[in-house]
Amino acid sequence: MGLFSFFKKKKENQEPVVTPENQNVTTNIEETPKEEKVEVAEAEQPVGTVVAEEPEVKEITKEEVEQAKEDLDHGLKETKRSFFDRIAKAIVGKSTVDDDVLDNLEEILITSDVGVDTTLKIIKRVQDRVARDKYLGTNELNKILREEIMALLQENNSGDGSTFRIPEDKKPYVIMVVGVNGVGKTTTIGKLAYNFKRAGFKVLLGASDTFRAAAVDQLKIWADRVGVPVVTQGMGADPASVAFDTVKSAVAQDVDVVLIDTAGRLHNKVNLMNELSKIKKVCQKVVPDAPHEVLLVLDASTGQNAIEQAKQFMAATDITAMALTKLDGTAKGGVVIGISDQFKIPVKYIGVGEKMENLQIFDRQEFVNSLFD
Ligand SMILES: Nc1nc2c(ncn2[C@@H]2O[C@H](COP(=O)(O)OP(=O)(O)OP(=O)(O)O)[C@@H](O)[C@H]2O)c(=O)[nH]1
Ligand SMILES: [Mg+2]
Repeated sequence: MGLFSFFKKKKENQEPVVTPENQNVTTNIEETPKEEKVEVAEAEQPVGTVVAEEPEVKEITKEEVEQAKEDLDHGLKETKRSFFDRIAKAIVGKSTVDDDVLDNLEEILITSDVGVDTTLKIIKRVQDRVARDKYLGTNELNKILREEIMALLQENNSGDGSTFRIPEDKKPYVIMVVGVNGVGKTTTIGKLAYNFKRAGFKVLLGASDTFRAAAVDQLKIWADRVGVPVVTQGMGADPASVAFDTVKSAVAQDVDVVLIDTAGRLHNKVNLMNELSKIKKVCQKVVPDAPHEVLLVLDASTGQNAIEQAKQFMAATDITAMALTKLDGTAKGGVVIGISDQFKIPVKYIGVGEKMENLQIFDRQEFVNSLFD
């Protein structure tokens, strides 16, 4: 398959770059001056070697495709129930879509976390159809809503349902994962690593969340589970230095995909954003156009908060894609529609559970089908 034809095995060139966990690195993020020049100290005593395994493509089975659909349906259950129960109530005793029905629908959409702007667009579309057909029956409301939501997502081109792949000419393809604490960054990295590995790519993780004690260990657990190597310098190490080591090691080992975990919480927002731009800059020292992707992870169960976070991150750094996690077990899944519509940045992935198989490529058609079927 052409996609994987660019693999060149270069085992003898592997370069040891991992510093030992017990290296006493005491970089204090709080002390980092705002406009500090980026200087990266390379590991002085490289003693460990991270070896990224040669990839083996594993075809996705029919059962897995069915399971994924089931997971999505299951994940959207709460959202569906709250949404359609309320629509059903709103049209009780009504045979046509009148102003009353539209008012109720507006409220339902807004309180389903679709967001005000997107709701108004959807209502306008439904209104236009009512204007064309005054006797539009309430029994057709679901069908119309489905069509209009689908059309809205189509216009915005959100989620093309492609598979886990990376551009052939970008190697290593560096993905930096950002987002506030607890949204699911590390988990999403684990899931992405699993999927990229299955797709036949050689994966390397970088533990640049050195802020929290358990963060490095958590990423290591994911690395073990998936069977991919991870570059670490331990807690308190300079996140940019870890990123530098990771990308450098990736180049030396002919790695295809690098996934960099970052801290979700520093002492304040300015620090966090400075830290992210510092990580970016050091990646560019090794691979000039890296990071190729800055993936913003948002927790769908926080509804409108997720939209707020997206706005803030976008204002502060260049986000290129989004992942919406924890769609399972929340009634706020409508936020995916709002986010897809409002931001020009594509929602690329959705998380529908905690397991490594529970990350899906966002496919608007599948999503809308699952919501309405
Ligand atoms: N149900 C469910 N839980 C998820 C999903 N994604 C992540 N989680 C859970 O959310 C919790 C936080 O996930 P992490 O990956 O640690 O989040 P993080 O953004 O790395 O957090 P920090 O490192 O503290 O910034 C964990 O308990 C995960 O298992 C998902 O799609 N569904
Ligand atoms: Mg984390």
